[in-house]
Amino acid sequence: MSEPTPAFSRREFLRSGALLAASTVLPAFCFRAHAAAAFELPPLPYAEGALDPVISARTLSFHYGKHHRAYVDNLNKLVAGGEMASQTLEQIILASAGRAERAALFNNAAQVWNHTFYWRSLRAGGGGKPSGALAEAVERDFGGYDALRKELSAAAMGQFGSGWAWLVKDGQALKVVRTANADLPLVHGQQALLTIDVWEHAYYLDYQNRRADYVAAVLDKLINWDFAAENLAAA
Ligand code: MN3
Repeated sequence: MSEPTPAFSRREFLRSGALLAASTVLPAFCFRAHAAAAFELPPLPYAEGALDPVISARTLSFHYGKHHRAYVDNLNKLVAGGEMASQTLEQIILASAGRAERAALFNNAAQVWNHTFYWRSLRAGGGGKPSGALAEAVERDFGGYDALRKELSAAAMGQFGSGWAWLVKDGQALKVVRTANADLPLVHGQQALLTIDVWEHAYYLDYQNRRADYVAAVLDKLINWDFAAENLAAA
């Protein structure tokens, strides 16, 4: 009986992902222990109660533990044994975008990516204003933080139904964009810097129908400008 193949430790995997990202234009959101392994639900970067009271532990428990997990589980079922079984998450997203016969694959793969990115776009004690090179780019492309905040808020409020508001790098410029359902900047040639989930499941338990209150609280108290700055530096 042979020993099971040792899985990469998460640290080693993240490092190999970073090396992969450095050699391609794709971010390191792979989430496989090795090429043929199932995708894993990436760990939350904080405890479920860390964002309380802006986002309650109850919301995070459902949003991460049920919604995000279901996207990962569905993705694994959809790729099992097929031609996508050893592709990275980004490869699957790009190969299924805009193809009606692969809509379920795209939706689940993209939602795995989007949620992993969203958790990292938030932090306890976030909010405030960007600094350094990100602040300079915001000044250049929006005329300052207040205008950027207004655009992000308008994008989050203007998305009819389910979707996402994003700060992206598009070519050499920063832009605010919104996407519907599972759509994401990656398939539009843009580099995501941060995102806000505006699906109702992101806020309904805490804010019911008051999306504006959720968006304002996230922008003022949770948004992680350091994460956006790291993404800009890597873009
Ligand atoms: Mn969501």
